Amino acid sequence: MEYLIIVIVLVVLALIVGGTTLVRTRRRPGRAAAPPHVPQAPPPTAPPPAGQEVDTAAPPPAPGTLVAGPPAAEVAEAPQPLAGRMTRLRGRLARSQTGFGAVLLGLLSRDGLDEQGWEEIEDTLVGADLGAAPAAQIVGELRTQVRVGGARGGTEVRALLRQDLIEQVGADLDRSLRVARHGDRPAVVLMVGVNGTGKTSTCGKLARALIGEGHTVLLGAADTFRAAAADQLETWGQRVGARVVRSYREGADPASVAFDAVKQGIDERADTVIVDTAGRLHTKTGLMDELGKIKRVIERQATVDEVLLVLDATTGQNGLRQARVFAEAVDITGIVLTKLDGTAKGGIVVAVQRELGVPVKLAGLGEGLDDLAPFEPATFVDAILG
Ligand SMILES: Nc1nc2c(ncn2[C@@H]2O[C@H](COP(=O)(O)OP(=O)(O)OP(=O)(O)O)[C@@H](O)[C@H]2O)c(=O)[nH]1
Ligand SMILES: [Mg+2]
Repeated sequence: MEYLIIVIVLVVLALIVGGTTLVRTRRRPGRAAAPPHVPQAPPPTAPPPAGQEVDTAAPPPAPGTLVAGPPAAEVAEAPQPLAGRMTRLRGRLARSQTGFGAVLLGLLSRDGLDEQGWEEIEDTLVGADLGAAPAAQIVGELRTQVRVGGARGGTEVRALLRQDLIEQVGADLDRSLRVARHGDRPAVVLMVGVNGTGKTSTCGKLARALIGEGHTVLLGAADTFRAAAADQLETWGQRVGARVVRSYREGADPASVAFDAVKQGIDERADTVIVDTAGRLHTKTGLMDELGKIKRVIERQATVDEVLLVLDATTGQNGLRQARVFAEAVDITGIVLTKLDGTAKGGIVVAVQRELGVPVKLAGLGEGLDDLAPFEPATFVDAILG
């Protein structure tokens, strides 16, 4: 009888050990393929920041478990350099803006524009989501320029319009991204925005671009709202060759995961830590407060160098409302305008910059790995004018 009990206990133990290994193997893809120069770090053991609620009943694996992506060398093809990307992708913009530039130029090259003609021009600008004030300003300036200069041909009028648009978009705004390591800390980038705007994709695309420029990048999956969100970021990490700090527990404290990611970034001497957050409705006060908390918790150990608000360019005026509320919750340092490849309303660039007093730094121009470009006003205006 005693033998029988011992045998049963041994069999049960063997099953438990086997099962645990299976879970770990399945959940830690790419671990064996970690870059040789990066030490395999154990799951972060940092105590959660004081005052944070952390569920201790969760493991395995613990919140903040480290997952390794494949080395950058194994990533299918090298990323394109960031510089010049907008020019390369300008065809995407031109396609989506069809009509806007042509209509404007058609109107402007009419001989002797009357009041109605100018109104049509203003309406076209407003229709492209430029905002009423900038549209009125552009039309005012154009009218003066045309009156002072007398009747002008299409090319001259185009040049004037181009100049006015570039001025409105802001040729001299500082659009540089603060992504370089400083002191003994990595740069920290926090990606925020409402649901589905392109935060996770932007984290992946940006990581890839930075890795291409020689940075070491760590991704933090602080979207703990759905388990699939961390999986999605992990997939991006594997695609682009970045390691991901994530929790396997749905509903883990996002601030704790962000904290762990930055801590890991400090320990690994990473150049940049990019933290993805859950999409949140700007109308939900609790969720907006959580964003401030994530930022504050990170700031216990590092500076948050960029808070990038990801806006879907196709949402028009609603995007502006979102921007306003997000800016109240956290200090936005830059805007990522995504899906510019799918809208004829590129004027939102001007409107949102005015609204927040913060520049559009990056443009999303498609779903591909390299379809993220540093925003360049002149290239943008040239593309929309066709
Ligand atoms: N055409 C186009 N699609 C984009 C662009 N950026 C993102 N997308 C697509 O938009 C969808 C949502 O992107 P995600 O990155 O998952 O968005 P998210 O903000 O992380 O979404 P949540 O986490 O659910 O809030 C995906 O299908 C992306 O491929 C872009 O610049 N152009
Ligand atoms: Mg996401």
